[in-house]
Amino acid sequence: MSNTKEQLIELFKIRKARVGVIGIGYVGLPLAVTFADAGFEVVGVDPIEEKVAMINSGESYILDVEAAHVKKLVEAGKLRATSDYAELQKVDAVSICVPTPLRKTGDPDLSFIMSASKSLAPYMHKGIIVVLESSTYPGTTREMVLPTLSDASGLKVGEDFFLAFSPERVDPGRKDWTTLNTPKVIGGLTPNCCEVAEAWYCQALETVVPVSSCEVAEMTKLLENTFRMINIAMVNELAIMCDRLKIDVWEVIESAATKPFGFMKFTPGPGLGGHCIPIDPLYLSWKLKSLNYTARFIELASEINSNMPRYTVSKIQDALNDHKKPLKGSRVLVLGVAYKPDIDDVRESPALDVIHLLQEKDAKVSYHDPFIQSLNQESISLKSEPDLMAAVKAADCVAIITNHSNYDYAAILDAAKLIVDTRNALGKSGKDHPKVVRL
Ligand code: SAJ
Repeated sequence: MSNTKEQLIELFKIRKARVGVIGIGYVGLPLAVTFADAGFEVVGVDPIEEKVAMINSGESYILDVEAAHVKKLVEAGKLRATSDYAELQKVDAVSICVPTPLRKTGDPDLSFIMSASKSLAPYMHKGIIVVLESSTYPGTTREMVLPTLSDASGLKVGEDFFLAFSPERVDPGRKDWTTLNTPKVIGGLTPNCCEVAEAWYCQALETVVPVSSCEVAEMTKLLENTFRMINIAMVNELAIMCDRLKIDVWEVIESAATKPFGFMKFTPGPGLGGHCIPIDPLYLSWKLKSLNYTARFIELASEINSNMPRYTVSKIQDALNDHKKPLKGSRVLVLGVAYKPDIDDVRESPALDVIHLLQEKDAKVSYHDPFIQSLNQESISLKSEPDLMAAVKAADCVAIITNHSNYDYAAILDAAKLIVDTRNALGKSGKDHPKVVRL
């Protein structure tokens, strides 16, 4: 099969192009479903057999994708999954949505991108388009993905095949902005690449934003997430400064947020979690280091955010001290361990650091999280407390680390002996309350 650019664009317009999505996780599955909803026949490729089996049996493992939706698409023959990359030899378009974590050394880990590209390379053919969605440093698509795809196939990018970058903008748990309606930036290796990528994505997504190169698209994503990371670090440091000044940082932020222009509200917390915000900016600072430039804002923000779990444990220790209890031997209940409210993801969650530090100081640590039944990572092996209120009553200190919205905070305030509220989850009822210490 070998489509020309015009033939490929036509296939997109009549929704006859066959689509592949490599990596059917929190980005890839919503994307696959959105392409299938638009009428494309989609095959999801993932090495994890249980994910493949669940999709093919009409189930979903992603909170944002309803199982019934998957089932309907699978039964209509619009969506299926496989772990066999050879299935990609029949597709006209492939999105790569694989993780881009950090190595233990703090350097970018491109192994998933390279593995996906190398697995796809044997099935490259004339007239296919490949779009990388994984957040990464500027230059990755051109320097790493392009040679992997073109060297093996001998195909020429922009003529024989097309290659672009389009940053994912999935916000797990969000209902108002979805894959369908969130504007999608796309940058091609060549103008032809961008034209083809735009022709594809605009069939399924409401707004496509073409930019002049894949580097601009890669950098766009890093600006978005670096902006968040630095502003979160700024309010985290504000919390520390307000603590020294004996000023209520939450009241300061609320009053600043009344400014209708020129201000954007961020709130302090026990640290920075997730697989995007703490990580993407470090891809950028790493790349700049290779160009002998130090991205000082990113490095300082990362240092401040990384210190917040330790600062949180010091607040817990001081609060217990004020109640004549040493941290050592005290029962501390951590409330909420997901990296942000109302999701079931603990990746990079500051709760893990807080628990680890508490255990290091010989506190008796337990946790409760309605979304996370057990924690088995790093040196932590705990199960969520089965009876929340009994656990609250038994604790010497309850530390609200992730403010899930389905907690009955009034009941928790009533039952607890002492609360360290790192998220202002108690709101005004926690302000100046004898049992409550706020960040
Ligand atoms: N956090 C704070 N204070 C804040 C905001 C967040 O401490 O004011 C913490 C959260 O508790 C969490 C971490 O930062 O631990 C990240 O929170 P997040 O709201 O940024 O959530 P993410 O990581 O799911 O970010 C996603 C990102 N989406 C993509 O990367 C595609 C991000 O770009 C979005 O802006 C963000 O969702 C969003 O807007 O909610």
